[in-house]
Amino acid sequence: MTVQWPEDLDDLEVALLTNVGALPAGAAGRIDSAAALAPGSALTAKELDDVVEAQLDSRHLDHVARWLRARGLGYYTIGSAGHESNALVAAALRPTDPALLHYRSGGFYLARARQVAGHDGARDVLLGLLASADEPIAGGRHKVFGHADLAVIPQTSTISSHLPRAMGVAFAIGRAARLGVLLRWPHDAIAVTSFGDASLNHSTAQGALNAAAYAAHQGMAMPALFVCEDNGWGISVPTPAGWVQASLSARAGLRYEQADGTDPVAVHDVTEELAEWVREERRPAVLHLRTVRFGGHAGTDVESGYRSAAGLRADRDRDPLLATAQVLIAAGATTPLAFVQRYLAGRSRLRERAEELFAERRPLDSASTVMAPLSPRRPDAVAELAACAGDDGERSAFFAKLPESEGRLTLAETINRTLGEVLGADRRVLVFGEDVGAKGGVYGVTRGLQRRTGASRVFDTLLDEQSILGLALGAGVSGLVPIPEIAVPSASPRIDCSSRSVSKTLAEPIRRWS
Ligand SMILES: Cc1ncc(C[n+]2csc(CCOP(=O)(O)OP(=O)(O)O)c2C)c(N)n1
Ligand SMILES: [Mg+2]
Repeated sequence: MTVQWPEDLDDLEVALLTNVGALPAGAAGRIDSAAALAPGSALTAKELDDVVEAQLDSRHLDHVARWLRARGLGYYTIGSAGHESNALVAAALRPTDPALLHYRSGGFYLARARQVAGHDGARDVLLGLLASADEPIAGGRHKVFGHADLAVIPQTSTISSHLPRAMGVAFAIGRAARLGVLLRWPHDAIAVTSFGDASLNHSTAQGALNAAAYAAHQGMAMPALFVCEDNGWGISVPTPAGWVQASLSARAGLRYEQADGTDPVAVHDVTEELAEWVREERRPAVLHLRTVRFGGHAGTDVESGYRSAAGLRADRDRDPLLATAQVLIAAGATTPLAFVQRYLAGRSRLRERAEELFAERRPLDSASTVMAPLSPRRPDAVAELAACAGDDGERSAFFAKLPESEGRLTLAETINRTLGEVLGADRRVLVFGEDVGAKGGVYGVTRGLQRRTGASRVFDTLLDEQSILGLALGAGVSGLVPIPEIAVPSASPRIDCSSRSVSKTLAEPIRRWS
């Protein structure tokens, strides 16, 4: 039996289906789908068969993005094609582990969505491609992977800006357990974040990795899994061979493991082992995931201008979908023909879905629709928080003398007393920065606070403003109430990179998460 291929398959699709069709058939139908796929592995054919659904949908969505763009119906074309082995990373984690994802982690997102009953991850992505105001996390203003139900914290494509935040989420998990306060995530969760090989060189990424390792070096809990999705390119600039491994494998305080996207069982098993180590040890680790990039950086990128035809062809043999198909076929869980049919059925299904959602979408067609979710005023929430101040008994226990009976105060003293009020009223409040602990701040603003609350709640950080803000953003989105101090105004250009990415497109998500 043969299958009729549609005429509009592109080169990547033709290469994949041809390669799958040429795979030797296994012992179809004669396997135990609940048995491990390899000795020592926990991954079964049944589980891999589920993951492949996420991988296929991710690939289809990338094609759909360009199909929509070509017809003037969609906008964003940066995809995940070639990176779909990241779906196995998701499969090896828990759906409650908070994740901050690279823009190529579509496979991860869809695999995570499959772990949460009733969630339609493809719909989320399609609404982002269509810039629909109903898109669940950015209100259609960006194609962003994120959803509160999936513990996927949205981020923008400002390279590496989410890594300090991920470090902050990991910190929050550890600190909340110590303080005995509840977070959005379970106490034994780990924070996972993915990023590209070129992004690794960004000072923001370096700062986050350093801050995570610095914390771990001091024995602080830092359950963070960093995943470097290494496709060898940063738009048109090749990453020097061996650089990612050399840079990441010899870092103090950071465990390093690697896996190749062409070996799905290994990706799953290495991630599972590493994630459990992070969960148990509360220490940071990095997974170096080797991938390929298909279709250039984005739809507008002409790869042939800077890559050889032979290099591009060679990548097609490293297609993670081909690799998964190969394992499933060899295990007898499917056949080449059935896999090709499944691919083509999914392709049609997602195109139809895109057309349906295009018809239903709520377009961003006016300034007010675009602005509606931005910087919402929440006087009710402010009033609620303001009413949380401790009663006079609690306040007397905190302050030797109540602030209102102290007489005239300087501005610094007023801030100090206000910080005291909120620290005394709510155990989720943390104050941190450079020199805010034992010294009490370069300007004396935090004087005496650490002595009264303990060093778990008022503490010194390392000398890196981006990490201080990352800590705050990660702790805030996790459910703590961070009060970071930046002592030196000249640090502001460095802060800009972290805060801009949040303010630009994440106002809506932050509102929904807060
Ligand atoms: C701070 C910042 N600088 C530059 C860019 C433009 N830019 C977007 S993606 C990219 C390359 C990233 O390469 P890599 O980290 O390897 O990820 P890949 O796209 O290969 O998955 C660049 C330079 C940006 N988005 N943010
Ligand atoms: Mg890259």
